[in-house]
Amino acid sequence: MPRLQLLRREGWKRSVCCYCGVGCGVKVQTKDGVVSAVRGDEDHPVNRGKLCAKGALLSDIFGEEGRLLYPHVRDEKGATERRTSWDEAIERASGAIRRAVDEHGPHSVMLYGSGQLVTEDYYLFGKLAKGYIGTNNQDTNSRLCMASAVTAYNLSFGADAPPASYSDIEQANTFLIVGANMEACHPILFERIRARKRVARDAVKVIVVDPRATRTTEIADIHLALRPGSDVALLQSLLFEVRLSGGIDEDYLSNHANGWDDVASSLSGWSAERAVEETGLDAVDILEAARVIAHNGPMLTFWTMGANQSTSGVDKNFALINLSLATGNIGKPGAGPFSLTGQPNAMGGREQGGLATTLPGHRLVANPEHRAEIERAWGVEPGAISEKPGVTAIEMVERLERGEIKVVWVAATNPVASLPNSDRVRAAFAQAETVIVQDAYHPTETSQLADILLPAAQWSERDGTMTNSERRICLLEQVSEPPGEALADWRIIVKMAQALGYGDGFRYDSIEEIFYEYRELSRGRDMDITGLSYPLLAQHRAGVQWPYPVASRSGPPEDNRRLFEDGQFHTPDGRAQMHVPAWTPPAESLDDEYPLALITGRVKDQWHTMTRTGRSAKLMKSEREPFLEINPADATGLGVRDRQPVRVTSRRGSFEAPARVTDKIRAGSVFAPFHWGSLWTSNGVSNASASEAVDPRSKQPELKFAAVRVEPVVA
Ligand SMILES: Nc1nc2c(c(=O)[nH]1)N[C@H]1C(S)=C(S)[C@@H](COP(=O)(O)OP(=O)(O)OC[C@H]3O[C@@H](n4cnc5c(=O)[nH]c(N)nc54)[C@H](O)[C@@H]3O)O[C@H]1N2
Ligand SMILES: Nc1nc2c(c(=O)[nH]1)N[C@H]1C(S)=C(S)[C@@H](COP(=O)(O)OP(=O)(O)OC[C@H]3O[C@@H](n4cnc5c(=O)[nH]c(N)nc54)[C@H](O)[C@@H]3O)O[C@H]1N2
Ligand code: SF4
Ligand SMILES: [Mo]
Repeated sequence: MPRLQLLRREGWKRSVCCYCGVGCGVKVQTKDGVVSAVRGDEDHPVNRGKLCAKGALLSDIFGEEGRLLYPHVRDEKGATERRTSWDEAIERASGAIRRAVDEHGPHSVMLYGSGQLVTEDYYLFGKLAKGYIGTNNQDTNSRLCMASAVTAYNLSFGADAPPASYSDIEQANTFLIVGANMEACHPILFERIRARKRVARDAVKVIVVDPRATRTTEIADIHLALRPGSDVALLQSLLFEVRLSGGIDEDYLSNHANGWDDVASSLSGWSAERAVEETGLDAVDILEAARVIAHNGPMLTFWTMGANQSTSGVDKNFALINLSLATGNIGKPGAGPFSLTGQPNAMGGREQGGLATTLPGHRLVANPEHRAEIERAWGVEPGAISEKPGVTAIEMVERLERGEIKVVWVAATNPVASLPNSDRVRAAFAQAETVIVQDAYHPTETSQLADILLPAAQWSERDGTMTNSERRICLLEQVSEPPGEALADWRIIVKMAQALGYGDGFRYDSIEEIFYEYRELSRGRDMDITGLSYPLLAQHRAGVQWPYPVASRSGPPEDNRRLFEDGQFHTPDGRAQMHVPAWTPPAESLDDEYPLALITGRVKDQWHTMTRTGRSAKLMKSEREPFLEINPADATGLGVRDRQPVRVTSRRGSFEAPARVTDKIRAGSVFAPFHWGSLWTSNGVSNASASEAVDPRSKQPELKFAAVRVEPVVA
């Protein structure tokens, strides 16, 4: 029997994993309307049937346990929540928004969303906030995640357009992996790199830049364990040495890029020996890495949070993009500067204006023509979209403190656990006039502070589209029933819009209609998807990469496409724009009181604030509790033994965790996962210590560097 027929007979339906931005295809089986089994989809080009444990154990988390099943309200701050009807919850929420707008203006309202919404939800949130309420205060957790990459891609390529495809992995000879623990965080892509290395053996070289040794660095030919935050120094030095060893593609630069002269002059003095001072690396290792980059092309560069979550995040991105442009590693097989997305649909949000600075179709709030185009499309008055830049995630906390934001509406993110300096965040949310939380689970650290709780359907319980890291748009159809009275996010947004009196702009009978509305806004843009439709996506379960204009419709979707193959960029003159990256150390300095650099990040089997993965006993097995990685050299000086509890204190707050004494982390730095929020540990959370210093251009916080001291906890 053909596979598809067999699949149907056994009751399997196809979807995409709801965790990371890799976007693996899954097959889902349901029993009594609930997900009962999940397997990898052998026909999906991303993962060919493979899944990591998080995806494979998806069916573990689909009980009603921990779910927010009904709307609830709190009659006063701190009171126990009481179950209510959708009508009352929406009336209260919309009433609070209406009052705030009438009394304090539209900028007293903030919508804070997530890369875990489907693109249709994102778009509606933006339409409501930016087009109707009249404020650009719509930001998402992508601010903590991708904002530095978005800024740098826009400034370098004229569009937020990651050029490569996953299939370039099988054609690359050099992998430069910067600030990314791919084995844990993009496991299936990591498997593909490992497989490539196995097949091509000596031809393939892997360079990993990370202050820690991880499973990712196990496949590294060169591991550059630099001092945290010093990437710009390293990357400038690499480019300096690449140039010395003749690795510059002068033809490419003269035909397709502006700004090389300035970048080349900025390299002066950045010899490997000089970079040793800033990075703490050995000059031989830098020289060896430069030699590989110069002569072992094509090179594919992957980066994530070690680059983006930094006060020099945009500069790190510039330096990474420069390295690709200068060596001609872009727009050709096996090459490209590839910033991976973290969340399953961070990319979709980027496309449809999910950030306080963006509008649908890769448009920018700051651009008056873009605002006018969107106003016309939405049928709102000219000037309805404010020219005032919107409040970003970290700024939201300050505005709440100052009482400037009265109402905050949070959907599909858990900021009280995931924003840095969490005690301050909690206090800021507690003092808001009204907190509306739209989540699938309760309690979360944020829903504990909600005045109004709106139960959302989650993955598998609703339709929608998502875009993975390689610009692949997939349709995720509803395969199971939402529990209790939970509703798809878009339906909640429509209810709110209607209650606010904006019903005319939000008449949708199905989510598909929302898709067709924003699809039109992509016409003629770099990410044109006018050729796509729900039926086409239903037919091509493996997804379709953008751009996909109407003209593409003549044949079957062409897969594994790469951008900029013709060397034409989306800038006014069609040339890539190189920018000189400034070298600045992290915002906080180390001193006698706070001598160590705290890095925060992830473990393989947990997802963020654990609302879902924390419910799988199997996933909990691999890491049962938070920990602090510390180098033996530091531990000995502090009298800290392996597994002994330690207290970590920054200028903001502190937490306790058992020490893991290991030379996997460089001396002078310590590492803690950020997953365990206050609902999962009683010993304080690592985000109490993390820093809220932001990159001046991207407003992304420096979650990878906080000055701390570590002390043994005496029993
Ligand atoms: N298992 C799992 N997978 C996930 C997630 C999850 O929660 N769990 N979340 C998803 C999301 S949203 C994201 S954004 C991605 C994040 O994916 P990653 O960015 O790979 O994950 P992190 O652990 O945050 O950080 C990666 C590495 O950056 C290193 N690093 C710290 N400081 C520096 C520095 O200054 N320079 C360099 N070069 N490296 C540095 C850290 O040591 C760490 O190993 O993962 C996605 N995938
Ligand atoms: N210290 C430190 N902090 C960090 C980071 C770090 O590296 N270090 N990384 C940052 C990064 S990159 C990211 S992306 C953020 C992630 O931080 P968050 O977004 O706060 O983390 P999640 O736990 O993924 O939160 C998602 C929420 O959405 C809910 N949810 C799931 N599905 C749905 C749905 O379909 N609809 C609705 N309405 N709700 C749903 C979940 O129950 C959960 O409460 O954390 C950031 N914080
Ligand atoms: S690699 Fe990412 S998308 Fe694939 S199964 Fe694992 S968590 Fe899901
Ligand atoms: Mo992220």
